[in-house]
Amino acid sequence: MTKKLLFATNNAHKLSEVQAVLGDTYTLITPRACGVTEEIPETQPTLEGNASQKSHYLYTRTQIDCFADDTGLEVEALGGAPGVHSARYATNGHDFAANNRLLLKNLAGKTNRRARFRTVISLIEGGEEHLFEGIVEGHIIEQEIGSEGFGYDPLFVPDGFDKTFAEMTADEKNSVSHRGRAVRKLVDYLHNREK
Ligand code: ITT
Repeated sequence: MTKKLLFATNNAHKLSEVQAVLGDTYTLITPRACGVTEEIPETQPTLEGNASQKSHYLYTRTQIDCFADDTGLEVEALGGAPGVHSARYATNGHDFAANNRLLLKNLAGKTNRRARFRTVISLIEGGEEHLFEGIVEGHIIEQEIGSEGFGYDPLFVPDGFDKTFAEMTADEKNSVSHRGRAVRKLVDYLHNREK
């Protein structure tokens, strides 16, 4: 039987990526479906802090067990930027094209293009918090390639591949991605706990 899991996100791309990893064991439900229509705050200085803030906020609003993820792109030559500021790197909104342009501008002339995506998931279950992390290492290319995925995907080539995340199917991206890895740890935890 499919179990329901509340996921604290407003990002439809994330929702479908995470649902694909969960398969049909769990069905994700959105904050909106639980009557939470306002933007969930994420004002902390770290990915861990933001993931935790989002899940606690939603739990306080709904009293339903839930999880949130926060993700950042950490670029070596930029001292780990944009990191926790990945969504609002170039503008105050989630402008993926502007973020990508700024990233390329800030990396212009730099030979070190190493970068990684890092996802932190915070699960609130029975009032207790559990954190799960997923990381994928790779590099930033010189211009956008591909139209799948979202965010910085057209600029990121994971190690071991010669194509960007935006050239991959959702399954292929999930098999190596930061979020795929973190969600599989979450699923392992949920399965083991049910044994
Ligand atoms: P929610 O907080 O509503 O879940 P969000 O888009 O704000 O959605 P994050 O704060 O976790 O999500 O992510 C910050 C930014 O990092 C996001 O806006 C994208 O630009 C980028 N990002 C996150 N995951 C990504 C991925 O898998 N591929 C490419 N870029 C990603």
